[in-house]
Amino acid sequence: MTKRKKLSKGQSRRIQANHEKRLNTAKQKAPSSDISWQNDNLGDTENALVISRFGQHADIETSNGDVLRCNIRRTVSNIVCGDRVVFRRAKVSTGDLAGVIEAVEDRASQLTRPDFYDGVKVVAANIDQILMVSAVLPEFTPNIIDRYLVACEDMGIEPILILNKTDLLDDESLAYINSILDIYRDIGYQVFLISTKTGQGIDELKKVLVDKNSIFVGQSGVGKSTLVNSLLPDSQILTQDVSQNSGLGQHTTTVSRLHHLPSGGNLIDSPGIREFGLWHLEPDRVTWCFKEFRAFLGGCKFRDCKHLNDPGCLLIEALESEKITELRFDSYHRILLSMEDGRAGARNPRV
Ligand SMILES: Nc1nc2c(ncn2[C@@H]2O[C@H](COP(=O)(O)OP(=O)(O)OP(=O)(O)O)[C@@H](O)[C@H]2O)c(=O)[nH]1
Ligand SMILES: [Mg+2]
Ligand SMILES: [Zn+2]
Repeated sequence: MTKRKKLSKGQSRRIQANHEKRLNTAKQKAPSSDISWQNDNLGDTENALVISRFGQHADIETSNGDVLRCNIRRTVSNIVCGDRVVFRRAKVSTGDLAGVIEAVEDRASQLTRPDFYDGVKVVAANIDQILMVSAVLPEFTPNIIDRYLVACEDMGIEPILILNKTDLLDDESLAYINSILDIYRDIGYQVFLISTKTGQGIDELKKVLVDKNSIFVGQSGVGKSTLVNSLLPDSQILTQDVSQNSGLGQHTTTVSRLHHLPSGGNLIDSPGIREFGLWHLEPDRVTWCFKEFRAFLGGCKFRDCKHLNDPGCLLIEALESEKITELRFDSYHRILLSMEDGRAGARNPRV
């Protein structure tokens, strides 16, 4: 589950101001859509699963497998992909909307990311594992992997690392990348080498997805949708070529969507994002989120040890005796530095 996030006064003020602005805009528009959702026009309550959410609407799947587009009552707080909801069907047709969502069931877990305007934003619900996809194209960057891993550890959701597009690697590059991935394997993370082009690793990956709710996250263009397509033979999610000029991915997927696996379990394909912001975390929490550092925490000579040049630092001792790696130690300090910048930016958006 997510840890309670501390917001600075500035952040709280901004969030409050945004809420008020939205409420005012809603009042000005004086929408009449709720009128058709009065009790007399609605059937009994039913349960459903949220497949996709966009604005005030969501596609939900009923217990008999029908997918219905519904309105979301304004009194219902945020609804995301993977949520279990209570809804009521409209007795008379209301355009393309089949009913109204009235409530959200408690979540077993939630994937969140800090949002500059809204504080912490929920991205998906009831997730068992996060499949973090990376690839040599657009780029392979361990620091980005580490940022995702910190976010997963903080949320208490198991991460699984996937390196896609192995068909683009020659033997030498593969050996190099494998030597980096070994660091993650040694820490205890599962790593899969995949190529949706050659089919490498797909069968092994299928095994860890059975009966689980999994979400694919990662930068744009790493091949999340292509991968979901190859795991679901009948699904035809649109994917797009990585831009020839820049080598950067195109944001083809714009809304998260949940798909059922034939072998049991669900997959959520999500829009590409460069990284999960971490500026809402306390530095100590980030240290703890580096899983292999935990054994060395709490015993440094100084209680406010920054684990940098401080004498009697157990983390530096662990580094010197190669119990932790330089790659992860450097990555950790880069994250802390970027968080300081992020906080400064959050205090003053023009910084
Ligand atoms: N060579 C190679 N290309 C791949 C592989 N998997 C995906 N691609 C290509 O990578 C490009 C981007 O794939 P997408 O599946 O759209 O990427 P995405 O991660 O869903 O991107 P967003 O939706 O923008 O987040 C497409 O041109 C795919 O054909 C692979 O295993 N090998
Ligand atoms: Mg996509
Ligand atoms: Zn220390």
